[in-house]
Amino acid sequence: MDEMCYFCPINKYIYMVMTKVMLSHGIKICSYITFSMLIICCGGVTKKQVAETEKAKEVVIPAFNADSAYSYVGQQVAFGPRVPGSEAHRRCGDWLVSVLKRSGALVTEQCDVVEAFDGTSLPMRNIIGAFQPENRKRILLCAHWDCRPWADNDPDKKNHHTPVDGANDGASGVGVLLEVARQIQLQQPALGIDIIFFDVEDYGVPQFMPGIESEGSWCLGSQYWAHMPHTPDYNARFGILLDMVGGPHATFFHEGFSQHYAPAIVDKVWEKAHLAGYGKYFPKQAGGYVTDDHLPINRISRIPCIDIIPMMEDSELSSFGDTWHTVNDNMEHIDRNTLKAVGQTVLEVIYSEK
Ligand code: AHN
Ligand code: ZN
Repeated sequence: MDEMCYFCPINKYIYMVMTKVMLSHGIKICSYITFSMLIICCGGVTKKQVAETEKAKEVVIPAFNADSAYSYVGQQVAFGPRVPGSEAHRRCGDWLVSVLKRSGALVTEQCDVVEAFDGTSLPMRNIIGAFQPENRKRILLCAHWDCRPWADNDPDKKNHHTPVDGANDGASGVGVLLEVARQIQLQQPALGIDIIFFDVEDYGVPQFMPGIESEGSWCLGSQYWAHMPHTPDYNARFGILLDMVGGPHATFFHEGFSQHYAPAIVDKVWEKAHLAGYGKYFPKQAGGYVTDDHLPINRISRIPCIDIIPMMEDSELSSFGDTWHTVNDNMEHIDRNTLKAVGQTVLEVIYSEK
């Protein structure tokens, strides 16, 4: 009986009609023979076939390609430091738009002029790629794409006014998300995904200008977006911010504001990282609080958003790692293994969501 018709309303309907017809013609029927005939006629669905269909519906989580992500990081760095207002910034922005479009995203740009802490007018360009824009269930993924104009944490004072390459601080998060976009094009997850590249994150008050109020000087692009989202009443189930996700041997502790505003998302993401074999990168332990693009998203947009940001215990120059805001934040210090750990974790999270 295992190969017997198990679930087929059409079979049942034809069986009833035929039985009626046959009876009305005075034909004595053998139901088993009729049933068998029907299975052959209309293609009976067996238990085995149903099980196979169910299995096929199970999502296969794509493999994140770290070489592809690494190449996306390198291509940004090759434009030169993407400092707001520079030619490199303009050209890299155009390139980001074209790569997102090529991945099948609906791209929206938010362009405006914002004022830095020192009164400088900066051209701001937030770049947003939406996948399945009609889907009401959404996840927000984000990173900043601008570069810091000053290597003000460099051990050599002579470098403090040199802009950084931003291979890790900027390009790494964007590179991982461009690879996520490429994977989404190959296989859509169940939810719509928004990838936002925030501008003017890193124009915060430099260390060589102490005494100026610093807190509100960072994250100008995400503050702008949170007050004026690209679609009115924008909402997402949760958000994930990637910041400096390409350093060697990075350790991503639970960032304080993420734990405060979005503890369930922290648990979800760290659990996926551990299941995927990247527990070493994602210790399930509390870390410090960081003013970053997830803050306006939590506080103004009221979308629970976490920050995946490194906290290095034995770094000498900065808890974000030894290249942070130095001229050494270049391609020499980008590690494909870290890009893989973060990128694969993001894919595990977004493809598991129903
Ligand atoms: C502060 O240093 C206050 N926030 C760090 C945010 C940041 C800078 N992320 C990357 N660069
Ligand atoms: Zn920075």
